[in-house]
Amino acid sequence: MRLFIAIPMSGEMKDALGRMQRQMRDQRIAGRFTPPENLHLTLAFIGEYPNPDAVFLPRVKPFAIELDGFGSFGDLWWAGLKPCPPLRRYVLALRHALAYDNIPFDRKKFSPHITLLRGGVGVPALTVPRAEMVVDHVSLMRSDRGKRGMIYTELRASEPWDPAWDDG
Ligand code: 3AM
Repeated sequence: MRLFIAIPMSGEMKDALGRMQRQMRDQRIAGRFTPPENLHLTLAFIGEYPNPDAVFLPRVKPFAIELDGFGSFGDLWWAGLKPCPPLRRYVLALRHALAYDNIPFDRKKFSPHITLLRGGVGVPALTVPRAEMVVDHVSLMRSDRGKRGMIYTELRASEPWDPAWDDG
């Protein structure tokens, strides 16, 4: 099965991301818009791998992420995030754990983005709504090709952080 590890978006983030997609539609930008239930931030793409139980998900010490900016990779348009050192540290730790356990994953540099549109035709001008969320877990996701686009299913979430581990 095709696996990846991601942060699912909160309701508030989905609303904000939906407003960005609305702006694009209003500007007659065409393409395949990510449906609200599929909006996510990919942290590591594993790809075809038969054993999801072998994938260790480090616990997340909660931190906040905030929307900021937008951009494109070719015809894929995304919403960006304010620089977030705890997110970068978590992704490093996560990827180290995958490498240690010999789980294959895409080693391209982490470039945090939330995909809004694929196959986009046109160049949007967007106002990024103010929105943030607290990240307290990550999810191991399975990706399947459905009749009307990709279907993402959460297989497992990381265990919760224990505040007793916090210093000070
Ligand atoms: O976070 P986004 O939506 O950009 O593009 C795919 C999606 O990323 C990406 O993994 C996420 C869940 O499918 N993806 C798909 N195939 C990939 C590949 N071969 C890939 N990322 C890297 N290498």
